[in-house]
Amino acid sequence: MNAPVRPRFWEQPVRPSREVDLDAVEIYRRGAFPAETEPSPWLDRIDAEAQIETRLAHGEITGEEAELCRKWARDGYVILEGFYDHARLDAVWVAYEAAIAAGEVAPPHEPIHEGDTRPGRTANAHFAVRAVDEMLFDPKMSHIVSVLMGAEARPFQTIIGHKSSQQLEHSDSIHMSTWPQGYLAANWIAFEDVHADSGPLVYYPGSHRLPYLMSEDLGIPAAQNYEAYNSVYEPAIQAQIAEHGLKPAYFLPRKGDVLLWHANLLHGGSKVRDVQLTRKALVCHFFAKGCVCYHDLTGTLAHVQLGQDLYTYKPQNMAASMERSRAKAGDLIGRARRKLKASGVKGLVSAVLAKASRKG
Ligand SMILES: O=C(O)CCC(=O)C(=O)O
Ligand SMILES: [Fe+2]
Repeated sequence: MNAPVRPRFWEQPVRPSREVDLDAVEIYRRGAFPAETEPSPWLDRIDAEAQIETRLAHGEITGEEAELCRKWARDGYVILEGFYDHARLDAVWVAYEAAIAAGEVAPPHEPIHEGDTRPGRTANAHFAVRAVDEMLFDPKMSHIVSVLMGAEARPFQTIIGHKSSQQLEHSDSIHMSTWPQGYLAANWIAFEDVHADSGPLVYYPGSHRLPYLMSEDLGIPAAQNYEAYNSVYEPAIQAQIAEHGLKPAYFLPRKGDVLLWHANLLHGGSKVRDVQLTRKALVCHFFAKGCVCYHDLTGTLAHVQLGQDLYTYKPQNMAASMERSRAKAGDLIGRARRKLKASGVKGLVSAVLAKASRKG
């Protein structure tokens, strides 16, 4: 009989030093969790270089993986050229656009210029589009993420879209946070060659080594809106970039290339210079098995902690999340209408709002 095979280091869950009673936590922010003596991702540790060589020598990782690990430890990102073949990406995009046409996903309206009719970015389209779900759960990709985090990767969340988010620089850890800290990774998959004027992904090599800036560090109250995020967090990140003299890099991939980034790597969507250009991409986020996954900015637990299994393909999940965003949009329109009414402006503007609310 064969001896039982021990799980390899990347097949293991993260093991926090103790259990946290999640029901007893009121606001899920970093301060709610024990900070000291928690495990940290192996490539963030001081002995990362030596560990990579040891694992390579023991045959736990391949030469190619060792190269990726060295880059990840040093710069906080890796680029995988030609990772996905074009035929597959085309099929995913066709499926995504068909789902939009059929009303199975409802991208938000995020115009980046006047008269912009292209859809905005859709969160968690994988709930409704099986081909997107298969991208999120791609086993080869999960393997690489697992090796980089040193723990078994759990596919978590997707954002797919035709254009740049034009989002200012941030670390994903304030939006998608883990305890123990740092067990999060994202990939950015290019569905076409990306032009420098289309608002490419901007990132700051080595910035993952800076201290994590979380809501409590900046005195941001847990809130569902983005007011303090925009007025406090984003300027703090800009100050961090200036203070450390960080140099931006722009991801100008060929179709099929992928950039993976570390939980704390600063990045954003740069400004679009030519609004006619598209920039088709899918971003997948992963965390590690064994972690608590929460949203530090809003102080809430992530859906995966609620036992809802919301992270796999399930059309009814998409329907529920579309319902929620419709309710939110209705709310916004209602509020705008009340404001306009109060200020005495009617006519054309309220007719436009009425039309928008009929569309849902
Ligand atoms: O693609 C972009 O413009 C930015 C994406 C991003 O920040 C993210 O998905 O975490
Ligand atoms: Fe991000």
